[in-house]
Amino acid sequence: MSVRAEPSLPTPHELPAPASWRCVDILSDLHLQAELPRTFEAFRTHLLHTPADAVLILGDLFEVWVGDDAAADGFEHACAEALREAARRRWVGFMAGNRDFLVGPRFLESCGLHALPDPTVLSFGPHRYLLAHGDALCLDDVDYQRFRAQVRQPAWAEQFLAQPLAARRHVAAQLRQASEERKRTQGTESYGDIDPPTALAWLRHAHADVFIHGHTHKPADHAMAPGVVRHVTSDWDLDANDPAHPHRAEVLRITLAGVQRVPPAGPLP
Ligand SMILES: [Mn+2]
Repeated sequence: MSVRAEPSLPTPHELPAPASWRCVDILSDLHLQAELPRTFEAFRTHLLHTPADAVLILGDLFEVWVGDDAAADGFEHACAEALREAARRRWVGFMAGNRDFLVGPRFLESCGLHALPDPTVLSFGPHRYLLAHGDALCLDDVDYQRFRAQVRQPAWAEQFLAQPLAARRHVAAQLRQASEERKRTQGTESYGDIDPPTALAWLRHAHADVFIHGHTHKPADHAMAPGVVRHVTSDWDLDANDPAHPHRAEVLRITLAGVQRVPPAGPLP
């Protein structure tokens, strides 16, 4: 007997690539934060120098997001400036992850970003690419799915965002401290993986043949079924000072020739 509730299949948002698009960049899990300045600089530089017609961000761009009013100054403001500059040059789409699901329409509009619902199907050339952050498919983590169901309710966000900014920053700092404490006592935070049969059901339902997601920090290419593949994006960290976590930053680039993994464009900081 399964104790897991069978989740219903989501109907994806449709994103047909305009005929002018030749190259689409996909990236995720940069976990941007003031403490990782080289990672931010690599992202900013990539946005300025990539040859892509579109950049699609698949969630966890930010380590944490406590509300759009946080972007009035400081690090979040610098991020907004970089995104605004990028959106002046090319189409930039933003999908929320589990860290930055509180990014709101006000921030997206002010930066000229396009909201990408989770999941979205990108039709580009001969393929239909199903794009998702990935956390909704990590079904083994029952505690997380319960937490997700709670915080993704509009009423929860409304209540949280009604608190003063300083109080929200305080909650975020506490959560971060608890997470660091867990890492110290239980070893490196382990990320679960997605549930392959459910992912395949999502793909069939979406009539998609390629699945691209992030969240797990386990960049790899998997065969899911005959003619169906899964590409997992890399997380980014160019500031790590820990041999167990070498520097990494990677973009998944889609052209009419297919999918490839490339380093960020421009000189690395
Ligand atoms: Mn995530």
